[in-house]
Amino acid sequence: MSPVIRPYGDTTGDGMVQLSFTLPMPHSKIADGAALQLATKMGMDPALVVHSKPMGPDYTFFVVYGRVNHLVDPSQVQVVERDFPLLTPKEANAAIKRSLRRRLVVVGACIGTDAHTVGIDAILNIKGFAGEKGLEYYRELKVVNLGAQVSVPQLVDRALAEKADAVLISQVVTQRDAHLLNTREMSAAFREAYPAGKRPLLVVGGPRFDEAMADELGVDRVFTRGATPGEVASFLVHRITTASSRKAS
Ligand code: B12
Repeated sequence: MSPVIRPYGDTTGDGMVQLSFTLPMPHSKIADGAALQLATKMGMDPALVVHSKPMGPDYTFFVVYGRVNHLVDPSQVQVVERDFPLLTPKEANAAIKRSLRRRLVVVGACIGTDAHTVGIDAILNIKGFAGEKGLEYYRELKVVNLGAQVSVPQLVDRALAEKADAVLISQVVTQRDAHLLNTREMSAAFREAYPAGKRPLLVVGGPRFDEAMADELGVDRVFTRGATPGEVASFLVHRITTASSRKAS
C-alpha cells in the first residue's frame, strides 16, 4: 500500500502550496485582502500574498503561498496509461508497409475558430517537437495539414477525398468549452458521413483536454500537454495496423 503524501514547500510534508489567480479589482491593499480571503476560503491556512501586480487598471494578478491540510493518496489516482509500444520512425514505416501495403493517410487541422496551429504543427511538421521529427518525416505516412480555422464540413469532405485513415484535430482555445463542443460536433459529423465501422481513426489534441474523455467526446484518443510526434505515430500505427491484420485474418 502506497503511503499518503502532503505537498512539500520548505520542509518535507509541510503542506505548503502556491496558487495564482486574477481578481477583477484594481491593485490595492483591499485587493490583497480579498485574495487572502479567497485563499483562506479554499482551505489555505495560514496564507500569504507573496506577489500582487496590476493587470491593467481594473484587474490584479496574485500569487498566494500557504498551507493546506489535505492528504494525497497516490493509490487512488486514475490515469490513461500508454497501451501501445513506442516505435522509431523506421519501425513505424516498416509496420505500415507490412500491413497496409500503401501509405497511411493522415489529415490534420485546427477546427472551429481556433487559430493556434503551433501544437498540431509540432506533431505534423517535419521539424517536429522535443527532438522528434514530425509525422511528415515518416516515409509511409501521407500528411495533409489543413491549417487553422477549418470547418467541420470542410474537414469531413477532405477526409473523404483523401481516403484518410486518421483525422487529427487540435483545439487550444477552451473558452466556454469550445474545445469540447467542437470535438463532439466533429466526431458526430464523421459518424454521419461514414458507414459504421468505416470511419477514420479520430484523434484530438490540445493542452487542456483530459485524456480520459475520449469516449465522451466520441474520439479514439486524446493527446494533451507534452505529446510528441513519436507517441502519436506509434498510436496510429498500432491501431491501424492491428485493425487491418484483424480484418485480414
Ligand atoms: C502562440 C499563442 C497564440 C498565437 C497562435 C499562433 C499560432 N499560429 O498558433 C496567436 C497570437 C495567434 C494567438 C491568438 C489568440 N490566443 Co493564444 N496563445 C498562444 C500561446 C502563448 C502559446 C500556444 C502555443 O503555441 N503552445 C505551444 C504548443 C506546442 O503547445 P500545445 O498547443 O499545447 O500543443 C501540444 C499539445 O497540447 C499537443 N497537441 C496540441 N494539438 C494537438 C493535436 C493533436 C492531433 C495531437 C495529437 C496533439 C496536439 O501536442 C503539442 C506538443 O506537445 C498560449 C499561452 C500558452 N503559454 O500556452 C495562448 C493562449 C492559448 N491563447 C489564448 C487566447 C485567449 C487567444 C486569443 C483569443 C486572444 C485574443 N483575444 O485575440 C486569440 C485567439 C485566436 C484564435 N482565433 O484562435 C488563451 C486561451 C485561453 C482559453 N482558456 O481558451 C491562451 C491560453 C493564453 C491565455 N492564458 O490567455 N495565441
